[in-house]
Amino acid sequence: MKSYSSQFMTLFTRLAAPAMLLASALLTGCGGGGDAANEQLKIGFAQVGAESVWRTANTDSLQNEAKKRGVDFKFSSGEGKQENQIRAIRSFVAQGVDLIILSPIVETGWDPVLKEAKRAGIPVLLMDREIDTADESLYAAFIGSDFVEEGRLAAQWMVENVKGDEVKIVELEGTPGSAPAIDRQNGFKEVVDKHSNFTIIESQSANFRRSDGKDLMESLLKLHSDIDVVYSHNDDMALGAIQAIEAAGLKPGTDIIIISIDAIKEAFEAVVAGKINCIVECTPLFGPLAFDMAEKILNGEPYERRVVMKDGVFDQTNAAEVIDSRKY
Ligand code: GYE
Repeated sequence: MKSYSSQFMTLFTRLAAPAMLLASALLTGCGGGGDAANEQLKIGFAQVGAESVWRTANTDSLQNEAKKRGVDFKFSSGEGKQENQIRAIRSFVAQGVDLIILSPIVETGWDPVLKEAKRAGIPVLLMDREIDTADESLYAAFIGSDFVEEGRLAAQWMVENVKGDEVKIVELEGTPGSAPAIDRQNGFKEVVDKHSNFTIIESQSANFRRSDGKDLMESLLKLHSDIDVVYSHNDDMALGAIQAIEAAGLKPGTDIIIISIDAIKEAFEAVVAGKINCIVECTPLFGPLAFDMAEKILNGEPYERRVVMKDGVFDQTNAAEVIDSRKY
């Protein structure tokens, strides 16, 4: 944090004029969408890609909020490749944005490019996924969920609700090397390891994608005739797996228990229809919070360096009550 304070002083000087303009606009009551002061705020967003419904909802949330606030918003989709995101960050630095929002595809390999941003005095806000670095001064803050806890919640639901002397689980993993794939696996395993009647018999990646989830489940069903549980790191892969299970003549939710993470509307519908048994929530709706944080960081106001969302757990007992309030 220390190393940032001097940087933020420079930033503050650079942004003092627009910030003051904004303050006076608010005081005189002429604030609101698209006011002149906010138009000067330039924010770059290096997004992962468009691999899931969660991701699209996340992109929409940021884009809508940027529009509402009149922010000059530069969006870049990494299309699932770290090198694209690194290129995007470099281009944001070259364009002299005020702040960069990064949702990192994988955990490692960010130090060099984040050092470039730091040298240019541009704070980076990590959103959704964390990075693995020894130098925490390379980013200003993180907002997102606790993925380890999500994995634990999924496993806790399973050990409480699935009975049997020998319960066989297949795990559909997210993108290799990504924080949610690593952490959701670790949290789940931590609980499973304490219950000797539960065994993870397969663990493979389907990249958080629906079509990959379907393909992977198809091949796992050919390999194993005795799968009891599918634990999927996201809903898209679970929904793909459901297609494969039905195509194999089995009943998802009954013949094979399905547990997944994200809680998109389609997954809620599948819970109500009895095809998914449990979903752990992970919100993608970071728009308002991300821009509030960005403004605080840029205005030199105090802010929390790590903001972690609270995730709910839904199953047949409570999904129907909340389904209508789901926006994505
Ligand atoms: O679960 C998945 C998406 O990082 C939490 O990424 C996010 C994950 C989410 O593709 O659907």
